[in-house]
Amino acid sequence: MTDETRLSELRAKFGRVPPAPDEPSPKPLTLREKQPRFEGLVSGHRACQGCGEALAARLVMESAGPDVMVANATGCLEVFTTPWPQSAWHVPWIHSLFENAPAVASGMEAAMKAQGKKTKVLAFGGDGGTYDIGFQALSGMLERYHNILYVCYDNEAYMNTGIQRSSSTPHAASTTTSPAGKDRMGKRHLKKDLLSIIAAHHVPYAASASVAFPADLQRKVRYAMGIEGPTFIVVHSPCPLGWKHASALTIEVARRAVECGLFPLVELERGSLSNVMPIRSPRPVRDYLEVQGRFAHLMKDKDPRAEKERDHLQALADYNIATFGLAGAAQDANDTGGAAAVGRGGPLVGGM
Ligand SMILES: Cc1ncc(C[n+]2csc(CCOP(=O)(O)OP(=O)(O)O)c2C)c(N)n1
Ligand code: SF4
Ligand SMILES: [Mg+2]
Repeated sequence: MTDETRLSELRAKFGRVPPAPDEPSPKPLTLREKQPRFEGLVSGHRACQGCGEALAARLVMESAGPDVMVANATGCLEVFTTPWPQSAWHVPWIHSLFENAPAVASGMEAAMKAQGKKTKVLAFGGDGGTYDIGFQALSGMLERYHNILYVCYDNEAYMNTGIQRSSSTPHAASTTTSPAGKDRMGKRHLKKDLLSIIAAHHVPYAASASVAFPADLQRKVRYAMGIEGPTFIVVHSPCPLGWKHASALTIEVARRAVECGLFPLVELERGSLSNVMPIRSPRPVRDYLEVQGRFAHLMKDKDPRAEKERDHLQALADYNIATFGLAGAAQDANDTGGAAAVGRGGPLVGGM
């Protein structure tokens, strides 16, 4: 057998068949491939399926990066992104204590300033680390006017250690330390209004955002990144494990929280309300509660305590709608599509 024959045989058996001339190829690029974004937090980390916090952090990093460094308080975000010796972060990142991320970030910012560098410092914490345990350090960071964007990933409980209630846990939610049962209907106290407390520091910018509205969240991050001074964003980030909803429902649950008025999306500048995302037709709070196991005890229609607590939560949502003037015909919470297509990878000129 000649070499030529042998090669033809091999080509016939193993060779690649060229595509037929009318075969559609190559595959058209997806929108994401056409618009490469900065990825500061990449896949491969250990978050639960459907984790709202993982999605929120990825969106924040897309809009804030690449010239940033992060101080991250203890909590799920820190734990699931950095199992030794691996890390899912593509920026300089440090794990601080639970209670001192804002203090560590303050030192990082002072060091950048001393070196004449423009790298923006971000500080990240969960609600436990922000509303409760790191609050003193956060207040100091805001008061000393550090040029830092602090992002609180609010999943409304201490999730990393087993779903303990925090001061951000909503009234009547069942957690392992505020269990619903015959003695009580979940958490007795109200969710702390942290945003108003932050705004009372007269910081340039404080806002609430939600993973259900990524364009709005990313616009807020870009705006905060353009400000020289302390800024704060709290992102409502459902936790399928702690809220006890299907992991595929994360976005739907977050959307309902906004649409019923329980988690208003607002912006405050120098202590005054500057913008809200109006809700054209508020949904009943029940729509939000019924998809989460942490409120299952409120769905027992024969229990008069359940009805009372549902009314209580509805009153809190109505209070938010009235106080922030959320019921309006202007732009709706659902009208934010498309805005994320601009300005990825850093602040826009003019902030917005
Ligand atoms: C001073 C201190 N107290 C308690 C802990 C234990 N701890 C580690 S993570 C965590 C829960 C974090 O909750 P949160 O800040 O809401 O973040 P999440 O895990 O919910 O994202 C706790 C209590 C700790 N590391 N340090
Ligand atoms: S427990 Fe909740 S916050 Fe933590 S990784 Fe899982 S889904 Fe995310
Ligand atoms: Mg939490």
